[in-house]
Amino acid sequence: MPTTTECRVCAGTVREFFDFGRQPLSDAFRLPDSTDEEFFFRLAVGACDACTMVQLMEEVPRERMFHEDYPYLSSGSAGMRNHFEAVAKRFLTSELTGEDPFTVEIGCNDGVMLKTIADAGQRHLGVEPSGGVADIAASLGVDVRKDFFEEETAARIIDRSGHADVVFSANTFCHIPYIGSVLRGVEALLSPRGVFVFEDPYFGDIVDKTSYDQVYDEHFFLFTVTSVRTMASRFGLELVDVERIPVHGGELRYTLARAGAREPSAAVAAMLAEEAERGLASQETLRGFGESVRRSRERLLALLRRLRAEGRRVVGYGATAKSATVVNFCGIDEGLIEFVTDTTPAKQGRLTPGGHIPVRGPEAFSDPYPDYALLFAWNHSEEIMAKERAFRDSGGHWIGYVPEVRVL
Ligand code: DWN
Ligand code: SAH
Ligand code: ZN
Repeated sequence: MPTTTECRVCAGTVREFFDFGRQPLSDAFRLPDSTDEEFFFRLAVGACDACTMVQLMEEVPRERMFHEDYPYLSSGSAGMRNHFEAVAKRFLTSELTGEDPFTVEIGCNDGVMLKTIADAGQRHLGVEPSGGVADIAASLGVDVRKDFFEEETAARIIDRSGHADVVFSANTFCHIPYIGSVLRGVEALLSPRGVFVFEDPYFGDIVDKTSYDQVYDEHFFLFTVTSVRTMASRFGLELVDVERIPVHGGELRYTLARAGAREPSAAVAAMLAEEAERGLASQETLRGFGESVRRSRERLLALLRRLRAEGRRVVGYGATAKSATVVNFCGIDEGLIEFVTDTTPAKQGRLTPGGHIPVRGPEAFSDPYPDYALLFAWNHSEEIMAKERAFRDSGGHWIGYVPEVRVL
């Protein structure tokens, strides 16, 4: 197994720092009677010697992940619905106040953000390759192009609709290995004062919280301010702002503009200094992350095995894409977790990828409540705890594993 590969940003040498082993597609929920061969790949992460970008060692073909039946619905949590409504409203009162503004979103999913822009009567376009979720967006009045965004897509958008004041992308830009093509496309698409704003999980938080479940097929890159700034400058763009956002367990919102078009904020310099100070890209940090991941696995398995030995019922809460890494890296099966409960219709009645644990709807959770619930959707914990008070009242306990394994 090669432990180096070529950086997808700068062609430098990427050195592997952790191997999660054979893993399935994180969003491929199987029908119980399926006889299809399951797809597996080697999930391992490395960092580039030259530009520090953290990335997967192996790429999964995009059509295997993003297709007609892609099951994730961005509107599936109140927290994210509120977040994206606020994002849209902020654009409407800042970047989108000129004459006939135009917004493009890369990976609009079910239209959770663009709906607010559409309702304001502004020109917009969502680029979304997953047909099922794109259809939902369209049914809400959002203009959608069913396609993968890349350089050619941008050229076609410019021909039809002209340049964009805002290009937005949440939890999608880090999913795209062919990132150079995307950045060339964005650079061409932006109007002279336009901005490219993207929100993605922050590698600094992943290290701090040992949230190794943020590593899975779809998350090809794990960004830092340092690596994003270097990457932007290779494509005629400049990192002009960065902001911490509390969603999905800790993300950053990056703002890129054409080089020289805008003055970088003080936050950029502050975050660069912080990353250098803590040695976020150092060998020591990367090695330490690996050690913490192994420790987390040992503790979670020890807890689940003890509960089983005591005859307790444990179920999983939230059939997240992230949980595929936890389930398959730790070797959790139906013997340790009875089923996983999830509100997404397309996941219910199916089996989790790799581990083949049944997924059941919310009604199964309370019928009757289990003794313990392993919180796979830990990034939505506030919303879930508030909604599931009756579980705790029934004597139930939550198990968390981020930032550490514990009964909550
Ligand atoms: O980056 C990505 C993020 C944005 O979404 C994608 N690559 C895939 C996906 O990742 P995920 O599946 O880990 O995301 P979530 O938002 O943590 O998924 C939450 C899951 O939990 C959904 O399947 C819905 C479910 N859920 C539930 O059953 N009850 C969620 C809430 C809030 C609930 O109350
Ligand atoms: N923006 C949403 C969706 C995140 S899920 C949110 O934050 O909740 C990731 C989405 O990216 C999926 O809907 C997937 O179909 C889409 N995607 C993957 N590759 C893409 C590409 N090259 N261009 C546009 N969208 C893409
Ligand atoms: Zn590199």
